[in-house]
Amino acid sequence: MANEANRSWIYIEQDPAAIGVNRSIDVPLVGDLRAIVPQLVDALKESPRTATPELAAWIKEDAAQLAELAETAPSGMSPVHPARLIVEATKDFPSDGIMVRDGGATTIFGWTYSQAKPHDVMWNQNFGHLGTGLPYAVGAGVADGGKRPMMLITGDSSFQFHIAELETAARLNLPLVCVVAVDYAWGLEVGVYKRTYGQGSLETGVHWSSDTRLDKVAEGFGCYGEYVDRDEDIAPAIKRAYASGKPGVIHVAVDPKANSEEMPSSTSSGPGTPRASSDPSSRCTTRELGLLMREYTKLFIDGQWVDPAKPATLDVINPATEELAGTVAVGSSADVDKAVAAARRAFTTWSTTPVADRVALLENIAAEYQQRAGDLGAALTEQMGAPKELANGFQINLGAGHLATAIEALKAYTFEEQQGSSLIVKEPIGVCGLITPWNWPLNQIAVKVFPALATGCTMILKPSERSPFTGQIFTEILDAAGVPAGVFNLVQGTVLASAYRCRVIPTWT
Ligand SMILES: Cc1ncc(C[n+]2csc(CCOP(=O)(O)OP(=O)(O)O)c2C)c(N)n1
Repeated sequence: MANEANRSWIYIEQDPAAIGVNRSIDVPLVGDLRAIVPQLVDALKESPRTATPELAAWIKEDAAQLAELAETAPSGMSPVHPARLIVEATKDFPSDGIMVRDGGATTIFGWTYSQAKPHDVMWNQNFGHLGTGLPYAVGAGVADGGKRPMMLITGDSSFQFHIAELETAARLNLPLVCVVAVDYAWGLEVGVYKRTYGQGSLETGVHWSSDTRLDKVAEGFGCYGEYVDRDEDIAPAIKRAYASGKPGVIHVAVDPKANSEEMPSSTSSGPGTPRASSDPSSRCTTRELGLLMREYTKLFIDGQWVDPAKPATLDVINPATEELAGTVAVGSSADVDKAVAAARRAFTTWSTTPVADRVALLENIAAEYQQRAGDLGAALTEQMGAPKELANGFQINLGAGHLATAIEALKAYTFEEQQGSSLIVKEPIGVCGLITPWNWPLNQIAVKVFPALATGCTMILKPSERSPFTGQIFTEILDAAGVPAGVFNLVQGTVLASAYRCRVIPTWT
C-alpha cells in the first residue's frame, strides 16, 4: 500500500545541509537535478511497473469528458465561439508538441476545452502578466532546436505585446503556429465591465479597431498567415500553416459576446455570478489578473456583512499549485468582542425558540447547502488543493450528513424529561466560540455549527486561515437561509485563537 508509513523518500538537493530538515529521507542525493534525474530514469528502465487498477477507468473517464466537451462546445457560429476555437485548434495537436498559452478569456476557454494533452505546456500563470506567449514560444523553439511542433493559442491583445517576435520566429524558421482568438478587444476586461456595470456601459479602453488583420501582419514579417471565421476552416488552416514550412499566424475571428460573457468558471455559478447573500459586497469577485480568484471583503457579525474594525486581509495559497487562490478579510479582537456581544444578545431569544423554528431553519440551510454544493466543492479545491472528486464527494457529503443528523436528532430529542418529582431540563450552554481546522473544513464546521444551532446556542465561527473560503460560503448559506441576527457570526483570522481564549472564555465560565 502506498501510504505514508511505507513510502520511501528520495531527496535531491545541491546543498547537503538542506536534506532531512523537515522529514527523514531514505535516499539523500546531493547534486543537480538535471544530472541525477536522467540517471534515476535510466536505473528504473528495467524495473517492471504495474499501473494502478483504476488507471484504465480514469483514462476512459478522461476521454469521455474530452469528447463531451468537444460535443458541447457551441458550433456553427461566425465569428467562431471561443470554446469551439479551442476544440478545433487542439484536436490534432500531438502529445510531443509544445503548447504555449497567453491571453485572458482565451486562456480560460483553453484550459477547459483543450483536446490536446501535450507533455509540455508553457504559460506564465504564476505572474499573470500577459504578452509572454510569443516570446515563450520562440524561446522554447530555440531550446528545442525546432524539432517539435509548437502551437501558441493566444488572445489578440496579448499577442500584440511582442508581435515583432514573429520576425525572430521567421528568421529562425521555427515550427510554430500561432492561433489567435480575435475579438478586437481585451475580452476578459470587457467581461469585468459587464459584470460590474451591466450591459451597455462605455467599456472604455478595452476595444480596438476591427480593421486589424494579424494574418497580414504575419505575412509582413515573412510568416504564413490565414484569416478564418468558420469552425470547419480552423483545423485545415493550421495544417496548411505547418505545411508551409514557415511560422504561421491564424487570425480566427471569435464572437466577442461569448468571449466576454461565457467564460467557463472554476465554480458552478460562473465568474462574477451573484452569490446568495444579502450583501453583494461580500460576494466573490474576479480579480483582474487573468486568473479567477476569490476576494471576500467582509466579516459576518450580528446579521450584517461588515468591514473588519481594522482593515486587514489574508492571502490564501492553493497548496496544489502554490498559487494565490484569493483573499479574505480578517478580524481582530475588536471584531471578536462585537461578535460575542451580538451572540450574547441573540442568545436570549434563540435559546428559547420552539424546536419547530430551529428545525425550519436547519431545513432551509439544507436546501441552500444543496444549491451551493458546487461552489463549496470548488472552494475546497482552491483553498486546500483537494482533488475535485474528494472535494465534491466526501467533503461536501460529510457536511450534509451532519446537517441531516442534526435535523433528525433535533426532531427526536427530549429537552425536558420528568423523572419522579424532578423535571430534567437540557438547556443550551450559551455563546460558543468555534475554531475549526483546515483539513476537513466543512466537516469540522458542520459538526460544531449544526448541533449548536439545533440546541439553541449562538456562536462565533473562526475557520482555519488555511481554508477560509468554505467558511465564507457556509456563512452565505446560513445568511440566505435566514439565520437570525447574532445567532451565527463569522470572524476570519489568524491569531484570533488567542483573542478568543483571552477574551471570550473567561466571560462564559
Ligand atoms: C501585463 C498585463 N496587463 C493587464 C492584465 C490584465 N488582463 C488580464 S486578461 C486581459 C485581457 C486580455 O485580452 P486578450 O489577450 O485579447 O484575451 P481575451 O481576454 O480577449 O481572450 C487583461 C488586460 C494582465 N494580466 N497583464
